[in-house]
Amino acid sequence: MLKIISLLLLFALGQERTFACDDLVGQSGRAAPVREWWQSAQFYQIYPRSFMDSNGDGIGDLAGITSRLSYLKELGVTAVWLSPIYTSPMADFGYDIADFFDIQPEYGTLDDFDKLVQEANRLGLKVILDFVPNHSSDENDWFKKSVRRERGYEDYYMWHDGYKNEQGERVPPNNWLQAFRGSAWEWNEERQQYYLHQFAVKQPDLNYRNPAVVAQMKRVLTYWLDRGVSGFRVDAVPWCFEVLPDETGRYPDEPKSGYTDDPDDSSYLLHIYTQDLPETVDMVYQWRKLLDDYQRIHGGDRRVLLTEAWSPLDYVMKFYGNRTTKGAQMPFNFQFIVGGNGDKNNTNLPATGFAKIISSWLDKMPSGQVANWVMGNHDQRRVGSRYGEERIDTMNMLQMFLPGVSITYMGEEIGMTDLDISWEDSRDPAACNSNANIYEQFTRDPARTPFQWSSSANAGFSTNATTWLPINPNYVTVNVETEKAATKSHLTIYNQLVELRKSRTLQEGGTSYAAVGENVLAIKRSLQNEKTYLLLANVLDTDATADVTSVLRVSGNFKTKISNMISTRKEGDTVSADSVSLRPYEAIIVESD
Ligand SMILES: *[C@@H]1O[C@H](CO)[C@@H](O)[C@H](O)[C@H]1NC(C)=O
Ligand SMILES: *[C@@H]1O[C@H](CO)[C@@H](O)[C@H](O)[C@H]1NC(C)=O
Ligand SMILES: *[C@@H]1O[C@H](CO)[C@@H](O)[C@H](O)[C@H]1NC(C)=O
Ligand SMILES: CC(=O)N[C@H]1CO[C@H](CO)[C@@H](O)[C@@H]1O
Ligand SMILES: [Ca+2]
Ligand SMILES: [Ca+2]
Repeated sequence: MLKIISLLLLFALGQERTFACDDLVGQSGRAAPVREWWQSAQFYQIYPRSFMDSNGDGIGDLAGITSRLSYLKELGVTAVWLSPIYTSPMADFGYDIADFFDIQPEYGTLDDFDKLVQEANRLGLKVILDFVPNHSSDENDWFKKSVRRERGYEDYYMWHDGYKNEQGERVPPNNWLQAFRGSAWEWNEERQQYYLHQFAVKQPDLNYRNPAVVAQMKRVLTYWLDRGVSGFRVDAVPWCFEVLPDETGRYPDEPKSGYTDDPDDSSYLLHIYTQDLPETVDMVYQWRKLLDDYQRIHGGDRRVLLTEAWSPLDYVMKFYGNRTTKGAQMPFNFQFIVGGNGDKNNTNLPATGFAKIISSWLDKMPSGQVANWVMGNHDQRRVGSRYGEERIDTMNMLQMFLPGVSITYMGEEIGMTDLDISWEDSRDPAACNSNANIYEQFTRDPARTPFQWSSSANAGFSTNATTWLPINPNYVTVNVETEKAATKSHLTIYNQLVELRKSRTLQEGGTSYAAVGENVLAIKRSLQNEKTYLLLANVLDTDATADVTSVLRVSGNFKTKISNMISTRKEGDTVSADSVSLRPYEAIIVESD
C-alpha cells in the first residue's frame, strides 16, 4: 500500500518516468538492432462466430473472414488472431475442441481455411491461431479412448477414483473448483472414475505429466504451421499443470480465499495447486523452441507465441523466457483490464491510475523485451463500457501510441459497446451455468455480439434476421460504412493512429509519461533526429490546463496532429507545452515542428 501511495505521489508531483528499451534507442550510437516484424505489429483479434456470416445461417464463418480481409489490410493490421475455429460441440464456443486437426463445419472446411491463409498472405497479413492446450472436448476421440482405457490413452486425462465419505457416498478427490462454477471433478460412469475439468464439464483437462500428451500437442502446433500460420495465441496457459499428488495419490485441497461466500464461485479458493506452476512455464519454452526449430528448417518470418495468463505479474513475466531459454514474444499484458478499479469499471479512473497501469508493466518487463497492450477481448466488457464511451478514442490512442505491440479486439476501432443480453438470449456457459438472477455477473455475451459493418439490415453481418447473438441496435450509427464516410469518427481517428504508428519515432523511439494532476495523462515518444510526439489526454469530466514542459522535458509549441471526437482542435492548431488546456475528456496527439 505504502509503495502505491508513494508511486502516486511521484506522478502527482510530475516526476518523469522514462522508458527507453535500450535496444531500440539510437542514443548510445550503437547500430540499429535487427527488428522483427512482430515488434511493433498491430494484432487484431477476430471472434469468428461474430465477424462475418457468408451463408446466411446467422453465424460468422471462415469464408466471411476471407471476404473481409481487405478491410483489415486497410486498417493497417499486421496479423490476425482467430479465436478457435476447430471442430467443436460449442459447449464453450470452440474452446472445447473435438478435433484439433479439423475445422468446425459451421465455420467451413480445411479448404476454406487454406483459402483464408492464401488470401491473407497475398495481402501481406499473417494469421495466428488460438491454441488451446489445457483441455479438449469430452467428444474428442482421445477422451473417448481414455474413457475406454484404450492402450496409450489410459492416462491422457486426469483420472481419479475419488473417495467414500462417512455415509459411504462417493465424493470427488478434493475441493478444486472449475472456472465456470462448481466442482472441477466429474464422475464418469463408464470408466468408474472422476476426471478433472478446470473449465466446463465438457472440457476435460489433458494430463501434461504424460509425455504422449506433450508430444501430441506439439503435433498440433506443427500441423497448423504446415498450413501456413505465423504463430499461436496460447489459451489459458496457467492451468496446464496441476500439483503432483502425494504418495497415497491424494491431491491437496486448495485454501479458501476469503474473497466470496459463494462456494461454487471459482474465486472462493486460492488456486495454488492448479494454476501458475513452474512446469507450465517450461512447457511454453518448449513450444517456443518448436517454433524456432520450425523456422530454421522451413524458413520464412519468425513464428510467434502470445500467451494468455491472468496470473500475478512476476509469474507472467517468466513467459518471456530467462537468460538461457527463450519464451513467448508476447505474454499478454492485461494491465488495462485488471488494473485500475478492482471491479474493472474504470469509467472514473484518474490520470494517476492510467500512469500506474502503464508503469506496472514497463517497470516489471525484463530488459530487452517488447511490451504489448491488450485493452479487451471476448471475455471482457468492451472498452467503451469499461472506460466510458467518452474515452473510446483515448484508449485507442494509448493502444497505438505506447511502445511495442498493439492488440485490438474486433470492433474497438469503431467504438462498439456492450449489449445487455437477456437470460433467454444468453449463450455463454459462464452465464448459462448460473441462473436468471445472477447471470449478468458472469456473462461474456455482451462483448461478443455480431460485428457492425453497415447501417443496412442486420448490420451487414448476415442476411439472416436471426443471428446467434442479437445485434446491438446502435449499429445504425456505429458501423464501418457510416464511420468511414464521416469526416471524423472513431474509425477515422483509428486510421490516423495507424498512419502515425508508421513513423520511426513511434516504431523505435523512447517513451516517458506522467500524470499531471488527476486530469491529464501526458506521454512523450521521441527519437533523435525525428519528430517528437505527445499524447495529451484529459481523462476526467472537468476542464484542465497542464504545463507538461518539466514532466516531459519539452518546450515551445507543438502542432495538433490527431484529436479525439470530443476535441474541436483542427490538424495544425498550435498547442503550447507550458499551457495545454483540455476540455473534459479531450485527447490530442501533437507533433514537434
Ligand atoms: C437463420 O437463422 C436461424 C437461427 O440461427 C436458423 O434456424 C435458420 O435456419 C437460418 N436461416 C437460413 C436461411 O439459414
Ligand atoms: C531457464 O529455464 C530453463 C527451462 O525451464 C531452465 O532449465 C533453466 O535452468 C533456466 N535458467 C535460468 C538462468 O534460470
Ligand atoms: C461504471 O460506473 C459508472 C459511474 O459510477 C456507471 O455510470 C456505469 O454504469 C458503470 N458501468 C458498468 C458497466 O457497470
Ligand atoms: C480470452 C480467452 O481466450 N479466454 C478463454 C480462456 O480459456 C477459456 C477456456 O478455454 C475460455 O472459456 C475463454 O474464453
Ligand atoms: Ca455462416
Ligand atoms: Ca490442466
